[in-house]
Amino acid sequence: MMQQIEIIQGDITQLQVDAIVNAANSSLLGGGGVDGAIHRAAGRELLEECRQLRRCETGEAKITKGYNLPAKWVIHTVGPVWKGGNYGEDELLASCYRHSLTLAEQYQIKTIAFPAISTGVYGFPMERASKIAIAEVHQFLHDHNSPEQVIFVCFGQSAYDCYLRVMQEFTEK
Ligand code: AR6
Repeated sequence: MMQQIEIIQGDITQLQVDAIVNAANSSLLGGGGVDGAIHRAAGRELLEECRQLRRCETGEAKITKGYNLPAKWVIHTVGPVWKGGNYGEDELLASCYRHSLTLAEQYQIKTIAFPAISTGVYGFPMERASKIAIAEVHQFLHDHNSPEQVIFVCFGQSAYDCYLRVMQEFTEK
């Protein structure tokens, strides 16, 4: 595997990458958390394009331009709402990462940044979510030549610590 996985702490809207991933809801019409921050930074045109896409189902992904963001593209994916873990949440979350990376490959995106999908308003436990995120990205990069770089963007120290710990456990295996 020639590609790179990186973990950083910060605000995903500030990143100069080809694409950032948005943790959206199925309406694609914006909301709070990272979705709100992305729409605020991208401007009204993003909402216009999202309106035309109509919807996105849980576990799926759709792409738009980035407008006023430093990133050229935004990949909108809809994570599962946490309901205790017995409602297919793990597989739906894995599917978000897979479908986002598949779109990135189709659009020849070289660098892509992910937030911790579903771990805010949707209540998915951070450690369990980060294990799925890391395993899924690792598998995809193993099976594909692109993207070249995947960045996990952690919002706050505890998310950052969690990702670093899980990544270390993962690479020790
Ligand atoms: N940069 C990076 N990560 C961020 C940022 C940011 N600027 N802001 C928040 N996070 P959430 P969800 C982290 O709630 O759980 C919205 O209303 C945050 O700390 O944004 O998938 C949508 O419209 C957390 O770790 O998304 C949906 O209705 C992670 O991003 C719903 O929330 C995800 O938290 C989706 O909920």
